[in-house]
Amino acid sequence: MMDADWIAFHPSPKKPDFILPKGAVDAHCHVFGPAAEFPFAPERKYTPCDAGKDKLFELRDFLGFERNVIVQATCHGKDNRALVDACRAAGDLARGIASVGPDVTDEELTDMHDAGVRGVRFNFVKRLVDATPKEVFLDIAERIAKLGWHIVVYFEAADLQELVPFLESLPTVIVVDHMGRPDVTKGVDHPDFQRFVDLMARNQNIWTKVTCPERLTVAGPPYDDVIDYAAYIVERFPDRVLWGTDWPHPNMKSHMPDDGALVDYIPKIARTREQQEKLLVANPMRLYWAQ
Ligand code: 0GY
Repeated sequence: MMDADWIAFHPSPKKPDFILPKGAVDAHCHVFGPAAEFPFAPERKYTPCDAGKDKLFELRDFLGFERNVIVQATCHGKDNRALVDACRAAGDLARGIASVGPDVTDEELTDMHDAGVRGVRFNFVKRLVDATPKEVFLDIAERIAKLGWHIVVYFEAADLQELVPFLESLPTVIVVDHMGRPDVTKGVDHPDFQRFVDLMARNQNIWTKVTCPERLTVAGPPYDDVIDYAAYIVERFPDRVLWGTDWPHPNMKSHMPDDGALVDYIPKIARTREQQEKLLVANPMRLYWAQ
């Protein structure tokens, strides 16, 4: 049974007014179960509704995306079967980001690579996972680097300062989820957001997803209070940004976004056709489909 306060994904999103460029990639989305086939992990912090691959692919086609990057959701722990199944079912149209522990075997990594997995996610968000020691993450990083994979990191803005030395020690490309979750009441010029900007400026291997206005907003839809932050990052680092829907939107408590309206937000943060092409096509293709 899903959590009593769980909000399910939007049943009938609008058709976006913004026409996505050909070959656009939804570079941040998840699958949940279905639980009858792919049970949720015992150590999970939430129990969601089912949101399987068929629904994801339907949404991809409806919104006008061509490809997905599916990120292992914490409700599945380190059991990547639902993710791998979705990647295999999509053929070349999906890539995956897995979650693995130190005991993962080389054979398991190779199998996942074969299915389309190209990275692992290190999660520091305390409400989602129990803490993993940094040495464990570093060991995993060394191993997956050999496969040409990269690392997606998810943390709260308050934890960035402490994480900087660790992030700067990682050997691969790093993709930071949701711009490091800035507090959008503080302003783009606030030292907290500028600390994140400086991190990207110093490290050419650090990318970010300019995603999740629906999580970062205080004002609510249409998320105008988040635009300046994302537009700033897209303008400054056009070759190191990714975008995704975050469907099926785990742990949204205030409201459930309309995925079509989220697509209509893209031209507000990537204002030129060139920026849109990079954000939606060239960047994700370079990172996920080059090998
Ligand atoms: C996101 C954000 C969240 C959840 C997860 O894997 C997850 O459970 O990523 C969140 O609750 O903020 O990126 O989907």
